[in-house]
Amino acid sequence: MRNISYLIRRAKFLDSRLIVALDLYTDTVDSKSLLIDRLDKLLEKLTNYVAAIKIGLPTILCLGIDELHELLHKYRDYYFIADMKISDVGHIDRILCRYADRMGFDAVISHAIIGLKNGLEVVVDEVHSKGGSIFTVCAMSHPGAEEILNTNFSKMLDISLKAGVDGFILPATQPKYIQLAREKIGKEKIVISPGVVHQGAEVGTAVKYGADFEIIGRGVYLADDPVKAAQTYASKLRWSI
Ligand code: NUP
Repeated sequence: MRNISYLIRRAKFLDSRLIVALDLYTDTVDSKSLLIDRLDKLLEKLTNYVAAIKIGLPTILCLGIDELHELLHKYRDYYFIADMKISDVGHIDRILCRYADRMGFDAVISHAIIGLKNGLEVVVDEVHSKGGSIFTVCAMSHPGAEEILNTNFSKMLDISLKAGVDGFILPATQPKYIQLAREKIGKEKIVISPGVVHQGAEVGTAVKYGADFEIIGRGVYLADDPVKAAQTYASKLRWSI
């Protein structure tokens, strides 16, 4: 695992604040090799525009540990974030973080709602012991998040800071949380923001409110020309602005 200084170096080098979520999967066993080919080609072609790749449970479960490891190893220039949204008790969280490391991820996303004691403290300990970074979800981007999760935003932010996380996942669809977090955390920590394009937030909004990176999934991998789409988004998400 590598920490966020690698991510920042790569973002500066590419002049890009774009993170692509590759949530690709397949329902049938025989099309797994087609999926691997598709991911391989995307990773090969996106490399000049994309600072980090975020991969979640659909793709992890579909590909399995060994296939994913091979792919991540082949494209090691990217910073790889495991969106496992860890949310269990400590000893289980620790196992999941070890799997993330085994697959070749550099960073792990955990829910902050699990709290500090025998929760986040374990996640941070495990990921940091491997040299990686940990990001916590302190508010989510879908409308239902406002019902319970986001009402605990401040507490989750405090708990995450206490745990010593490296950054936060905050919604581009609700940029007030990005602004509030930035006021509290200063410039030290990284803010990564999903909800861009398909969930309604415009490219560049989250960065305007203080995010360091924007995550775009379907806006890239469902585009007719994913490489052109990534290039266009990256040009609106320059590191230097
Ligand atoms: O609050 C969140 N919202 C969200 O969409 C936290 C996330 N981690 N995500 C992830 O961002 C989601 O799992 C998906 O991988 C990505 C958004 O994808 P898209 O809406 O750009 O396709």
